[in-house]
Amino acid sequence: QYSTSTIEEPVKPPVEVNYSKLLIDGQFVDAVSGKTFPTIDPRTGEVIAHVAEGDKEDIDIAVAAARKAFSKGPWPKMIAYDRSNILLRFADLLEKHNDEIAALESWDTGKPFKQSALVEVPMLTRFFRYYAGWADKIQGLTVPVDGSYHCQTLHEPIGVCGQIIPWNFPLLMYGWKVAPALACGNTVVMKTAEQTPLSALYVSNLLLEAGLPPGVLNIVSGHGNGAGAALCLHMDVDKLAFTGSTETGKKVLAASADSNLKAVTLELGGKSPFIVCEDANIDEAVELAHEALFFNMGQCCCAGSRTYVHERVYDEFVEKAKARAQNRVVGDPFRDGTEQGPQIDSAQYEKILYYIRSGIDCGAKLETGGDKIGEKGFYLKPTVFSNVQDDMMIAQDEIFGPVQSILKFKTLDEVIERANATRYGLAAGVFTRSLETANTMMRALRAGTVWINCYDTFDAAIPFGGYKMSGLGREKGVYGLNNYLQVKAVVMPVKNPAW
Ligand code: TXE
Repeated sequence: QYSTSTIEEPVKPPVEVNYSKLLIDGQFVDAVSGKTFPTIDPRTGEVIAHVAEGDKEDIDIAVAAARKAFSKGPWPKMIAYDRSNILLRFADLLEKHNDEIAALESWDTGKPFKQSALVEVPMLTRFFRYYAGWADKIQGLTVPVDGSYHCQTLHEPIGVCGQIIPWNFPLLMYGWKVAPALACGNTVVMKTAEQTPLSALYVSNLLLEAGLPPGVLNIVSGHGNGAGAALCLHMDVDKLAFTGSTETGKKVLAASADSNLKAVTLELGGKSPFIVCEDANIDEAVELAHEALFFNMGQCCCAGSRTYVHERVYDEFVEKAKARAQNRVVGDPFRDGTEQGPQIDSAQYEKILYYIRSGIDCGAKLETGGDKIGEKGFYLKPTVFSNVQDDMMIAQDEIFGPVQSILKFKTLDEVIERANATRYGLAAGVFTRSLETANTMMRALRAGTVWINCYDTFDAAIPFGGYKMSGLGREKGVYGLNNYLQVKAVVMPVKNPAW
């Protein structure tokens, strides 16, 4: 349980930082400028390591290496079975080093070690196995056409892929993007988030060990307006995949238009409704709604951040949701039993506190939490608001923190309309015992994922992405492959006079 004044002394993470340089053309190198930036331990605000700070010059070198690896290197032409085997060997190495990788991830992000070790690193491993399985099953079509022609399609890799990832799930985002890109035979330049550069460097070294040829994957740590913007504007990048805020996503799309019209996929913010119908089992709904919001310190793009509860069960739900939040174990990510670690950095911490103040000022009822814990690091109390109205900022904007907003509804038609009345459309959750309600809601809700009687159920094979301003395109599953392939139509006469 959280204490109102202090968090225990930080536990020493059981791992060393061995990789802090840029990975370019198979080598770990300093930035051209020689600059570094600090990556911060969110538990204390202290520096974990100084990391090479890539900028435009480094992106240029990394893109040139990726281009050379694509046009002259073995990767795109390799027998697909061999490419698949390299990815499978990498998955074996991830499994072997699971706990070191998890410790590094938890140190840099503040997420509970158990979450990293038991869920996230195993899922990363699973992504690579899943897409390794696809590598030798990518095939085109023979297309019936008018006239005496033979038409077939070739599904080819796109080329050099730029990938920009955020800090909330550094390794999972690495898996969602790198695994399908490599399985299809592309080469990659990735820019990691400035808050969390460490785990991608560590696992990329294992990918080299698994046999990945130099230049196929390049990792440039650095800032968004330096290395990130340079990657988006680059004239020799063929495709750009981005996960982050809607605001930055717009810049990424504009940069494509301002440069070479590179194909863009975007996975952006959300304000996802979690709808508790009157027939729901309240205890189960409370627990699911709690995890839907508080998981990963509320720092999930698909967080169920508008909890709509039917008026007949509203009061009971609010009481129980408050009690559950008060029982949430906040503490050092490396201690057993911790459910919630610190927020990622001071900017996010202040943003969340700002939204909490706005909720109070607008007349929402603060049921519990609403404040910092301790003086060191970025710990917050699990916070629950009831009596939230749709037009309040806390019901409209992505807070990205441990703040649950509970709203009341009367009818299904009304809650469908209110759930959809947002610029976002990433996910939605419905809790009901009625098949008819489930069938109606799954069709009516305008979101890329609808979870019925579950939430945050992820699998390498399940596609993920957003409606409206939550994104463009889908990642994961077979849909995620299409982002990294282009289709070439080949046409020739059946009877060719030249033969
Ligand atoms: O996001 P940014 P920030 C949301 C969440 C959060 C808010 C701000 O609401 O509070 O965004 O977080 C890179 N060109 N999400 O500021 O800026 C940046 O370096 C190219 C939702 O961290 O979008 C990082 O690698 N790249 C989200 C990545 O973009 C640029 C996850 C994400 O940072 C760039 C994170 C530029 N001009 C935050 N500017 C989700 N969908 O899961 C920044 N970047």
